[in-house]
Amino acid sequence: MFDTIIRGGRVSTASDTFFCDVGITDGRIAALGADLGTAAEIIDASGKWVLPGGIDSHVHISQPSGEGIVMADDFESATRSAVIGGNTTVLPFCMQERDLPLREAVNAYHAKADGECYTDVSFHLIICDPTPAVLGQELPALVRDGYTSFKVFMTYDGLALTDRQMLEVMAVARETRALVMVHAENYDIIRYLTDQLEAGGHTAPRFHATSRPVIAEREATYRAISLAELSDVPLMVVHVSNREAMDEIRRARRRGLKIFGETCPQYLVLTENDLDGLNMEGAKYVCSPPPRDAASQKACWEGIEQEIFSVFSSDHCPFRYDDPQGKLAPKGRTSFRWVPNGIPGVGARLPILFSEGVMKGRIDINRFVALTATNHAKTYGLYPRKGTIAVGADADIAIWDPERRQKLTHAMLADGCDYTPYEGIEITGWPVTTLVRGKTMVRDGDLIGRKGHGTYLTRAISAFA
Ligand code: DUC
Ligand code: ZN
Ligand code: ZN
Repeated sequence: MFDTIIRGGRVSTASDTFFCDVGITDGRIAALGADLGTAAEIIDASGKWVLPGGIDSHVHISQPSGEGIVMADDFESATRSAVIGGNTTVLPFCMQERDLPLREAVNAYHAKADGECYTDVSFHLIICDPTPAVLGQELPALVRDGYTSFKVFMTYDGLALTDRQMLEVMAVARETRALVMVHAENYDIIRYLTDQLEAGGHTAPRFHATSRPVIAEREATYRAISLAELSDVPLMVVHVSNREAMDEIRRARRRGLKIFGETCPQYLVLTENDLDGLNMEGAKYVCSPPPRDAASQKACWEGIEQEIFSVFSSDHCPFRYDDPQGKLAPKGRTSFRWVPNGIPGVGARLPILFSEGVMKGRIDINRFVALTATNHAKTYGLYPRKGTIAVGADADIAIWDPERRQKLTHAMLADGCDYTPYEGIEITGWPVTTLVRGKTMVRDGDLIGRKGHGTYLTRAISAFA
């Protein structure tokens, strides 16, 4: 007798596909097989695909975003959209605040998340001020407590680290076996071009893309890889947008380095032309690195197919459009420099890759599972509890209808934003029912679970560290 049996579905993991029933007890997968007997709840999955729930390892929630700017999502609305889009775990960032102990920032994020989440969550740490206390005491203690990944930035005022500071953070990562994630764009190239563009009166949102060319991303990617090689640490290059940066990762991997790459939906289905919209409409697509061109989209698909990219994340970084605290902030009208930087995507990520990738024959379902769940769990210390369908794993499961066809609209995503950059995309396949640790949170498209079911996950060391 199980709590729940998912019956008659086609189950896929990152390696296999098989027809079987899934027996769930106490939030975990207790059996895989035929004729499992009875359960308090039977979920009929005939004609459906039963996949590990998505893990989105790159999302920003309730992150301070500059004076007068407010993120569109708190933990409730972001994880609501996540679970409706077939996710069962998200990994947001906890951003260090200057002159405050890092632990205080961690505690503040816990206070924001506690009791609010529909999915499980776990925090990466953004390091923007690597003081001796942070490097010597705080980070080692936090890694011991299960915060096993750091993100560093190579651009942005107040965030960018110097090469020396990156080396210092990487030295701590090596010692503690934390995984380093890097935002790789050349700070001075962007600052220089931004000043030049503004001086020439080129201030519309579309010039955001002009100010952050591929060369800036490629150079920083190569430099970050070099620093990681010197430090002998694994490195995840996040939100890769183009062939040149990807080729740096490919070369490093060929040389046997543990360099990993992440790409995101915006680099597969948007281009810089989307920033061209009249008035301020282009602001809806302002994110960094910016969407590029059709050739870059093709390159990112190649990176997905050829396993240069091991994870596909949303980089959900939501700002409302028609809002003075969002994309239409008064300062943003004076220059692209001040347009809040980031786009929503936590709910749209999986349907876009399923439809554009699996349904269009670019990747198989096993690669989809690897890119959206299993590899995230392995990279960030959650495997095998999360990211697969196996006896003993958490029953984090998304049941997909591979035939449902619809146009994506913002209303379907239930986030705190007022738009989606993916409005109107034709989508085939949808995660109709989602279970988080055995509890049905979404049934036939309706949110039925309660917020607060999502719990905080203390993570182990990355499988690659
Ligand atoms: N980098 C991110 O990872 N997210 C949003 C904006 C940015 O620059
Ligand atoms: Zn970034
Ligand atoms: Zn991000």
